Amino acid sequence: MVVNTSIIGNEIIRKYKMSLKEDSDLDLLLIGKTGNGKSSAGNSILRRQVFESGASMNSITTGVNFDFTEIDNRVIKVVDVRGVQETRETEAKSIALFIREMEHAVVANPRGYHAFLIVLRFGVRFTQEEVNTIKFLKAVFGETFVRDFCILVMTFGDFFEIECEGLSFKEWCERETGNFKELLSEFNQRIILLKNKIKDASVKIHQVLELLKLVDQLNDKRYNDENFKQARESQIKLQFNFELKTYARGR
Ligand SMILES: Nc1nc2c(ncn2[C@@H]2O[C@H](COP(=O)(O)OP(=O)(O)O)[C@@H](O)[C@H]2O)c(=O)[nH]1
Ligand SMILES: [Mg+2]
Repeated sequence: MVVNTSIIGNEIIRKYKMSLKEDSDLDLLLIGKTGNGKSSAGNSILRRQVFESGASMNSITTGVNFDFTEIDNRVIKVVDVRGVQETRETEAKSIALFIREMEHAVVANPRGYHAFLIVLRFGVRFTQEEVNTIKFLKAVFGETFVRDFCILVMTFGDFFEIECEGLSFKEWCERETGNFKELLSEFNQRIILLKNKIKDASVKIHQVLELLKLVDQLNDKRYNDENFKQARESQIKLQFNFELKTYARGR
């Protein structure tokens, strides 16, 4: 196989140059269950196919992957965690794995993240489980994490258009009741619908600008390693409580 080293070299130099621009940086991290469309959402923001998604999922090993884009003179860094993400309390092992993956993602970006994009998929029914996800995220990252740093990103916007013809996404959100309504209020109504499969460049840029508007609604703080360490006690409690529950069930 012939590898064009100059292209790879240029790519590394481009990433390096962009990472040196400090002031206008916006750092975003994608979180969500595998298959919800995290990597695709990352590619939508970057407007390039950088992260592997879908069919090639099996070949993906764990690790933190990132790239930059520039929009309105702002350098935006998007970080995708390539492991299996179960953002729910399912089993002790997956809780420990999730915490470890998030720790890597936080350490890999020492200046911290402005926003965490919690990726959900349109068309999946919202159950108590999704509400529990929020409790879980708070236990891993800290009590004010969702309120201060999170944005809901709903993928499969193309499916929404087909299913909810004539209804705007905002109207749809307002009509929702129960679990989803509760979820939205935790996020202070910060939600965006993404069409990751769309080819139209103007729609692509428009949806990223809408997302950036939501990011700008957050206070300009960054969530960093220090914040993550402060939540350590609650992370340990989370794992411990789950192990106790599992033990009590006799498993
Ligand atoms: N139709 C449609 N498919 C999508 C959309 N977003 C993601 N997908 C598909 O959903 C699957 C999972 O996406 P992926 O980005 O790999 O999810 P991840 O595991 O969370 O990183 C892939 O087959 C994607 O092509 C979307 O907005 N519309
Ligand atoms: Mg992925």
